[in-house]
Amino acid sequence: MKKFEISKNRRVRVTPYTSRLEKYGVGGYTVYNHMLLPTHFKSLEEEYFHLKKDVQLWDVSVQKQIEVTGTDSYKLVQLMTCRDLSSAKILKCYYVPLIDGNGNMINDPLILKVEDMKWRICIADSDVLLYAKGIADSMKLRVKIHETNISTLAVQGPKSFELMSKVFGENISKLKFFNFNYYKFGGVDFMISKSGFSKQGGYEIYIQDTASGHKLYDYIIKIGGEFNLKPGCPNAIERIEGALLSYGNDMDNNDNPFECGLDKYINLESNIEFLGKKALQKAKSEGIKRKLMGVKINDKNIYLTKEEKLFDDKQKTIGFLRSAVYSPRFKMIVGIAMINRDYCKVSQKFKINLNNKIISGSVCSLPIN
Ligand code: THG
Repeated sequence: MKKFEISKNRRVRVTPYTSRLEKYGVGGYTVYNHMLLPTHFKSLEEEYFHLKKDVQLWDVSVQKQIEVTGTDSYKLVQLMTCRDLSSAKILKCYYVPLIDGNGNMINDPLILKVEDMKWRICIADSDVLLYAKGIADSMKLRVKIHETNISTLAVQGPKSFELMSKVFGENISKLKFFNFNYYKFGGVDFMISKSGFSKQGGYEIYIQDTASGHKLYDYIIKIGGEFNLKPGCPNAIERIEGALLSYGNDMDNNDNPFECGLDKYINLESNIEFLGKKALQKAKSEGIKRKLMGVKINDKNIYLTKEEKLFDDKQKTIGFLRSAVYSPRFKMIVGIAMINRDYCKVSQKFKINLNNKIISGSVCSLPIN
């Protein structure tokens, strides 16, 4: 891979922590919601093992928050998702598929109900602001919609619980998975949820005031030594093995939430109104033609920049590989692929053309274990 630098400007946005990441040796970025997201510091594999053992501090400011307020705020949020939010509670987080009128995926955010008429949508990488505004304007909804300038730090890993108790007080250890609340550091209130883009446990801290965020970041680095804390970022190996989906990689606007395996967040039986409900009812009655599955491939090196065809012995396409990385745990490549229905069987064999070599692999379930 040729090394080059991403030029930063007003469109390719820095975060309040970018200069700190560079001081701590960030090794690469991707662009996500028009903003810089670190992909690794030194080595993806080292950071994978460290994340599973200790604790990391992540700058995930790219998880931009779209705030929806006003009388029709519930109506708008519900119109965009097939998950029933009619009895959603304040101080809780909801992982939801956002879909369009054809029942296809727009995004897969975490939604936080902040107040009765105030919702924050922590988006994956697509322009939900524009989608929400388009719906609100065309339906004349009484809402205000804007992208907040909140930035998010995540503290992830098995030692995150101890570390966070030390920073914010013992009370935070009572916070349950996918709940959020407010905790003080340096006299300032921080909104914190027990969530994050890893399967190792942890918290996400939503920061309004940059100066307080800088103090918090530096304090966590300072006291983190005791827990072997390191600056980190979402880890491709860990998230693929754990089947945490990445919008734009594993799925996009050509896929419906059934195909993405998000069935448990689809409520077709309740009487809520959302765009794409008819399309999803039809998709359900017809049955899906393909589905996201795990794959294992007998090789060491892969760097996907587009989906790659998977085929059987007779050269027939069985699906497409969408994310892949070498796993030091399985000692082979692991990935997430959209597989045609007839081939969605664990141990189904396939072939793939990687760097002009034909390599064999097999289908497995998600998460990969
Ligand atoms: N946290 C916050 N915002 C986010 C993400 C996040 N925005 C972008 C991106 N990540 C959105 N996508 C996801 C994908 C998976 C999860 C959260 C956001 C997730 N899934 C759990 C799982 O699959 O095991 C739990 C799902 C559940 O129990 O409902 O956490 O990470 N703030």
